[in-house]
Amino acid sequence: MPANLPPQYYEAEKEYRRARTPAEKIEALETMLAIMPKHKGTEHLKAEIRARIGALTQQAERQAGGAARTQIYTVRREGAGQAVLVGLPNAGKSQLLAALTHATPKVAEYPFTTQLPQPGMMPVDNAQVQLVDLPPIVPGGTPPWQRALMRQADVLVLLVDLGEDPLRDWETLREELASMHFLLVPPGTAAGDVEGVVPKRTLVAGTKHDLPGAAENFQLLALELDGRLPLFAVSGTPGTGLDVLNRATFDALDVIRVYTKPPGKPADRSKPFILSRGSTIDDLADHIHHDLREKLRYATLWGASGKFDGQRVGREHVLEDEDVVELHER
Ligand SMILES: Nc1nc2c(ncn2[C@@H]2O[C@H](COP(=O)(O)OP(=O)(O)OP(=O)(O)O)[C@@H](O)[C@H]2O)c(=O)[nH]1
Ligand SMILES: [Mg+2]
Repeated sequence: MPANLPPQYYEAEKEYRRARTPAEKIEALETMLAIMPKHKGTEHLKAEIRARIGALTQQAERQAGGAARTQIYTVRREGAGQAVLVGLPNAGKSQLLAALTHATPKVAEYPFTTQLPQPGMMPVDNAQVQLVDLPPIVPGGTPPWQRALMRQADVLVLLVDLGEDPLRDWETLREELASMHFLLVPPGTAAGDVEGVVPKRTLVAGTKHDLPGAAENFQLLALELDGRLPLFAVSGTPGTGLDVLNRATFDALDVIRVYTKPPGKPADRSKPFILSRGSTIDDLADHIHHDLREKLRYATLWGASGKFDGQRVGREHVLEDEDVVELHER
């Protein structure tokens, strides 16, 4: 089966051949992987590229003096999902992380304050979303590890400073993300099958809404975006608009919270299982424990997706947010 690769793939391949350092090579290979069409014809090529990335990563780690050094550039995923904060220098990314989580990043009036990724957990009802503060986007100069974090994230939160020139900054940011092959998609819509791009669910936050002139700038930005991406007005100090952004970030993950309960007892709602939307009883069992899927006989259901409380449902039943499930084993 022919691979039918898009032109962007060949561009990335050229970059790969031009690359000098292992990091540059990894970056180019990851771009190739990300924009490769998903079908049988590309599987072999994909495996080959992954193997090359593996070998280069080891080489990079040896050169950098061990895995410990590269670990500071990665963030272990936690909670219901991961959203990264992306914006130009001084946009207010770190201040927003501080306002939404218990993390204590450095916030300063000079640009390029943040040098490394910093995660924080943001509570949304009974779930936690991982927010990751990143160094600023520098046109043409965003390092490979930062691009990799953005590619791995579930959601991009793009920050635009409402105290500056939001249209200029938005244009800079948009162009830079396009040059990294990101396709910005509003949450809740299907990305479609566009070749050569990395679709990412995206929210836009106009920051520093407390500053004079910010309200007018917000309107300008809203006109420019014209509903193509959801836009929020926030202020990290004093915290305004945060609840709405917080909720929208969780919703953008497109996950559901499901609770299990033992027969005759209430569910523990403080510890939801997080599943992607469209998951079934089978997926829930598998998520809890691999063996449970095998052992599962049937399930009873209380909640939105059932017809009545205590309804008996089969493995293929599709769950909804806040369903409560009793799993019966053989
Ligand atoms: N008035 C106002 N100032 C803010 C707000 N958020 C951040 N700032 C100020 O803007 C400056 C930059 O804030 P940071 O949060 O450090 O910005 P950043 O995007 O993390 O900056 P880099 O890490 O350098 O990319 C600081 O002086 C903050 O005090 C806000 O909501 N309102
Ligand atoms: Mg910062």
